[in-house]
Amino acid sequence: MPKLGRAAPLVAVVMGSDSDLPVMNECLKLLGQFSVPHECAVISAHRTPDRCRQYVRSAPARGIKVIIAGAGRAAHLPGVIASYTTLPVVGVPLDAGMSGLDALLSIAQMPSGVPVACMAVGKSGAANAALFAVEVLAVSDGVLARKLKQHRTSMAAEVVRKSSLVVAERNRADKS
Ligand code: RP5
Repeated sequence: MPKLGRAAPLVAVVMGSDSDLPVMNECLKLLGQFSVPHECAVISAHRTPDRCRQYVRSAPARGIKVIIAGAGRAAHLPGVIASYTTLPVVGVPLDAGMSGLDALLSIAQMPSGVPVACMAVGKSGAANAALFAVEVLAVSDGVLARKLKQHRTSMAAEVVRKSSLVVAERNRADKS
């Protein structure tokens, strides 16, 4: 599988189709920002079931700790992946029709016994999947834990900055 970065990958990012890449890029981008070694593959639970099983079964031996799977429509990919492993699996429902509601329910409604952590639909979910994976890794990685805290601090500062801009804009509008 293609490795992104030099170190052995810790996170596998899988998507059901190349058409999912524009959204799943949000996930890949964030993993890159946190310098988390990761790999990426297009694997379909429906179109390439044998490849799916082989990829997931071989993941622990490659050092993979978390698998992120994005899929749209009848999004079985995260659930099928989870059926082959006890690694944490994070599902990202993608909008390939029905505003992603079909994929959201397919991923969220896993029956008891084989869990999938279901994120929000689309780009927010793809970004949160990366952050969730970083949180899992940060349990035993102090550097990542510090980076996560810094990320939260930066986000808070950005909200305060935007709030000032909104207030300034309102003040200008009130005066005119
Ligand atoms: C799913 O079906 C994929 O994850 C994708 O979101 C959707 C449509 O796939 P394509 O027909 O664009 O390949 O399996």
